[in-house]
Amino acid sequence: MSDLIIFSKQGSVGVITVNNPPVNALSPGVPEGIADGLKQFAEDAEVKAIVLIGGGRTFIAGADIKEFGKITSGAKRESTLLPVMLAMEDSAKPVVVAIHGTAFGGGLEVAMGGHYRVAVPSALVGQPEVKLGIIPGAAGTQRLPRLAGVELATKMCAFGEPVKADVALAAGILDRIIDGDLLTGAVAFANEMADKGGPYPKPRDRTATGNAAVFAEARATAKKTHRNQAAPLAAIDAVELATTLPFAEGCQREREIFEKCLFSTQSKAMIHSFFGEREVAKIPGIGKDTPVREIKRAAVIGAGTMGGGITMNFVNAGIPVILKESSSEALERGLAIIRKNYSNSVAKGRFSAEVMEQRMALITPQLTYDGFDQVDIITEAAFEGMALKKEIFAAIDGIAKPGCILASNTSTLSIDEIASATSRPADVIGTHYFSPANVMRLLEIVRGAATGSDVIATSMGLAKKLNKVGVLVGNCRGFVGNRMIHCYGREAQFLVEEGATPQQVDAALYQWGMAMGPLAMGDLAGLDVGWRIRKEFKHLEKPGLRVPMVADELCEMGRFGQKTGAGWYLYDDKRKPSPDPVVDDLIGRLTAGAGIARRTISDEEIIERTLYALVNEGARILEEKIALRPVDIDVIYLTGYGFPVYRGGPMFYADTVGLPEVYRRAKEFEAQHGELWEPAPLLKKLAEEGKTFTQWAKEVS
Ligand code: T1G
Repeated sequence: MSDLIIFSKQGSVGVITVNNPPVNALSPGVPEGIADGLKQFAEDAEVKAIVLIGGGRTFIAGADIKEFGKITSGAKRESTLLPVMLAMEDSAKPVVVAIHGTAFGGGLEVAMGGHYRVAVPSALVGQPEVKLGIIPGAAGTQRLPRLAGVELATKMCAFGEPVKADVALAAGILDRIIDGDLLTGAVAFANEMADKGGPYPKPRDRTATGNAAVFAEARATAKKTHRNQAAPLAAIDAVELATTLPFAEGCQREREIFEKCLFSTQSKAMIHSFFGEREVAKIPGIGKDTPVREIKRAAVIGAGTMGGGITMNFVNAGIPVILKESSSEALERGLAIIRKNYSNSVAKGRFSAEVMEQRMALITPQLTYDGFDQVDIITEAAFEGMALKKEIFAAIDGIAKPGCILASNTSTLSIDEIASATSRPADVIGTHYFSPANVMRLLEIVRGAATGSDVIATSMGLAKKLNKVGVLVGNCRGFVGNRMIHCYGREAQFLVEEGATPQQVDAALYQWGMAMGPLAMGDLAGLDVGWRIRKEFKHLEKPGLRVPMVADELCEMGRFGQKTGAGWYLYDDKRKPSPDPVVDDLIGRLTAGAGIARRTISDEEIIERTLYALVNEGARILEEKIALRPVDIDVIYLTGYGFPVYRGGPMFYADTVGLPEVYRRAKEFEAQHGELWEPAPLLKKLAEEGKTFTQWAKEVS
């Protein structure tokens, strides 16, 4: 018995406890330990039943994802779980699997190898493998349809969402819900089953009845909701095989499909994303022992789109908010938007009207700073102008209690300059939310030169509490996300000036995988936002450097995008976009005036010019240490900019293209378009050394 697996006895029931914190992953030694336990208790005449349970906070949460890299690099073969489940099913003594926390992936597959499954009411079961670009690889697609029926099994395997214990009980995945102590309940159930006598049910002996309509509908849904992703469709294929092949053959075919997915670039990208979202929380020099400040009460200044969304984040986490505006109209308007957003969620069944009222009751709307001396964090979400922000920070500096964190939601302005308006720059930090703030998971946390480590640690912890992915970034214009998106949008507009239509640029990037094309995204965010920032920074623009021409003209025409019914596109009352000849004429007129000879532009050039511009700026950001690691940039794009998860983020994507190729194209673009395309020194260096950003990150960490 290794320390990964603990054997014990409760009366005549043998108990196998998995002890592999934090999530009891099926790391090497765990499957083997379970097999040893089954063997030992099979041979123990005193034992009449067996319980398999997870120690700590959860049952088995799946295969050890860290092992996949060893498989795809050829270093090892996946330790097959299949024999363990067969041994469970073929046990002469009843095997009861006791579930709490999350029985995910291999965890549910192991559980389905048992004769019976019991769980606490809060348990979740699922096959989330498609979120890693793979499918269940240990008979999950073969046993689940036999246990729960094809419809639920297809949904669970194709889309990866877990089901709650009560749903799993009703579907036949679970045999009993245990109220009270799980082990006690599981042991009692095991004794009951042993007393009842065999033969004990083997999920693999059941049949899965086919349903062509279910598979067809699932495929159609997957193509819409998981556009371009291979794994959901592969999972549906595997479940369908369970309805046509004998179990053993089905498992063989499942394995083949699993391995094909595991070795795919999509899966590598999605595993990179999974670990990346957790790696960004690890900040060199700010360890787990860094003191954090308690955030029990908050205040938000500004009840506009962002301030309202930020307020919702806090109250959703149970933190009361004083919401301050400068006028009753603005305050009422902001509250109405919050109430409307919550009503929409209630209408969709996300939570009850009572919960909505509880959350609304946590908001104290007002026009003054009353109570600001009692809160633990103040988040400024006012107009994006430095003068106003400094005025606000000077005011709250004189009111806020010692230790209160002063945060700005600025999307581009200098945190250091904002902090200079206060007497406490160590308490000042940027918390840059992404619109809609109550939806987008990304939270850029901007450290100023003086920001204290405890303020950073507190803000990173607050991000998790608000159900956000907090990424620490340095202080520069646009920080990381917006600084890079500026280059991406610039190239998109240059391509339109040089010959592509707006819809061609947007379609090329949408088909590549972006959630939305760059021009349509500008119309959604509001072209006036960028317009205002360009005017704010006009004095910093390098003379003679080419800048996009069309967007400013569109704004001069009052075409701000969706909110004015017209921008790059025309919008109907349902905000459906359509190309606008007025825009085509404007583009033609401006480019003729600038002497630009329009030409036919390929989709490939659109992809390269926009995405490599992201990569080149990302490389500069890494050189300047504005982002800690390439993966931080990837996570920012995956969680805040609609970058497709199966591409892994801009820096991971560049690694899959190969930096020598990215560098080669950047040099060509530099020759064609000038210094804006000067390759970043880091890109040049890694390309010449034949390295990837990932390898570089390991070397410098
Ligand atoms: N393998 C390795 N490490 C894992 C892991 C896993 N399966 N799951 C979590 N971790 C690490 C994670 O990186 C973090 O590490 C720590 O555990 C806490 O995780 C055979 C092939 C279970 C819901 O996809 O969904 O089974 O940052 O911060 O918020 O056919 O972890 O502390 O160093 O996420 O409480 C299928 C993935 C695998 C489940 C817990 N299973 N995990 O959430 O904690 S493929 C999954 C999760 C498979 C079979 C196939 C969540 C969680 P660190 P955490 P959490």
